[in-house]
Amino acid sequence: MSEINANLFAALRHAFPTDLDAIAIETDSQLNYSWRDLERATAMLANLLVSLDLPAGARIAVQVEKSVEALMLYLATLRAGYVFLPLNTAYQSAEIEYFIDNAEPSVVVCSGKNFGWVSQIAFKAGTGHVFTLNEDRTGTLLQRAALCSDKHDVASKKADDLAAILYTSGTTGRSKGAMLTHENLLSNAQVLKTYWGWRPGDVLVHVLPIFHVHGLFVAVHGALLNGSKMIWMGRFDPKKVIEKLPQATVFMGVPTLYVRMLTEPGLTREAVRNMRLFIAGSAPLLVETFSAWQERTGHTILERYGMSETVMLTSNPYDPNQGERRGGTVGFPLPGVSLRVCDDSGQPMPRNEIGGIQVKGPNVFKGYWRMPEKTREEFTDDGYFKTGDVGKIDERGYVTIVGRSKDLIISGGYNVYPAEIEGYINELPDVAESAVVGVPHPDFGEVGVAVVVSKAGSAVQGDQILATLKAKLANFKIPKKCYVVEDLPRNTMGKVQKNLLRQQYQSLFSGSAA
Ligand code: MCA
Ligand code: AMP
Repeated sequence: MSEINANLFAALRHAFPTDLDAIAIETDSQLNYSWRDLERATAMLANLLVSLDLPAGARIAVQVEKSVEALMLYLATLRAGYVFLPLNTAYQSAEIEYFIDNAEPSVVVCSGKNFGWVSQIAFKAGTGHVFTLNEDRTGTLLQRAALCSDKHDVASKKADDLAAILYTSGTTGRSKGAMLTHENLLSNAQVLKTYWGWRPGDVLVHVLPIFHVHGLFVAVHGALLNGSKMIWMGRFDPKKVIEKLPQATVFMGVPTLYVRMLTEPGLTREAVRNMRLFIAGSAPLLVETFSAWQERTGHTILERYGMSETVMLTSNPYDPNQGERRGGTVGFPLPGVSLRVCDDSGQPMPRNEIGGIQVKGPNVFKGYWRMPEKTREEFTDDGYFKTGDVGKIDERGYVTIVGRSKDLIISGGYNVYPAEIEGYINELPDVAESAVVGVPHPDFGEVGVAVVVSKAGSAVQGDQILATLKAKLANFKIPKKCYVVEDLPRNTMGKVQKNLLRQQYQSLFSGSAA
């Protein structure tokens, strides 16, 4: 008996509607892509990858602006059976160098404007092929793919084969590649299809970047597995989204997007009349945003919780028979996900008590790329993954996240690791030491503030430090303020007391002085 092909692309393609000439993706630059276009273009790109004679499990690293062609490249990578490695477009050379050295991709695809420095890094690291792909459908990748056949047999994959590697950091600040398999991604997408009630006729407004779990997996797989059309926007513009909502039924966003849409007078009950579901995640949604949205639109945002290592873990219910959507909670563990809250010794905690969140399920990743030690540390003996999030489960089963044991700032849905930023600041010649902490921010939810002690005799200013950082790091990682101080507060063990700094700068962006 022949084995079923577990390739995620095979399942997504199977869900294409029978009418392949129907519109699959409509873009904000008035381009329409049919399902047939998706089928043909992914075949051509897959054939291009196959023609390169790459080793099994080859990584295809991609740092390009959002476009439908970039999405096709992701799908083609799955289709050809290789491993997709998406990279945030904000990353600069030192960041890209680390990822490329660590992942050793066989192929790198970058924007034409970055070809000079990206190709230099890639070729030095032994990458065999560097292509360009631009937002306007130009670049060497498409030129080469245009010469390839538009027929391609989907590569045969086992459930446990790698589909993607997503880099994510930990307490050390050095990024680790989370290895996600075809089964991790497909099982999660199938669960969400049912749990969120995807139905015929659904249309998704897609506004998120496609280099993270939220935009690339949750949103894209949701729509494709339902054969649903996507209204595709290169970047988030609240006015444009609101204009499109009457033609849509599903929207997904990080909390900042909801905060920004609420500032638009055009967000009315009339504008959302055809909408079925608004989903939020990637960062805590403030109860005040949840309530303001409900009041303005009549819709109750469904908040869910996930991670790069696990895809989606919990969700507030879609079906009212399963319970109401409760603001401030992330809902119930998804079907198939086991979630428990444990104390420091690993003992499960009673209901309503706070502890570390641990999870298990078919969605949980295979481990960190080439870091077996780190992988072992993050799993318990009985196979639960330690999320680093701190929370509780109430008597009705709703999970609430109350904090994080990992030193992490989530800013506008992007993760910023203080240890990484401190590392860069401490390398500056004028700096003795530094601490970066997250403080509340009305737009981004949370942002970083740097507190720096300068070397004796130095007159360095906070703004100078930030300007230097800007030249080295992705822009969203730059602390929004930098203070030069005499000393950092320390406890008797000599450890910097970040909680005191957080308290001190708590109100920096909320009006009242720190
Ligand atoms: C932009 N800036 C930011 C951020 N974004 N600063 C802090 N945090 C941010 N998130 C800064 C830029 O550095 C720039 O500063 C200034 O704001 C304006 O930049 P611009 O590019 O115009 O900003 P924007 O286009 O308005 O972007 C804001 C955004 C974007 C739309 C909220 O950050 C975004 O798309 N966030 C979504 C991220 C996401 O998809 N996360 C999902 C991860 P300057 O002018 O000084 O240079 S997946 C995940 O977390 C898990 C698995 C899950 O559960 O989903
Ligand atoms: P990432 O490493 O980018 O995958 O980010 C995952 C982290 O985002 C999780 O460990 C949580 O700390 C956070 N996160 C995701 N969704 C939510 C949510 N709905 N509420 C609070 N935190 C969230």
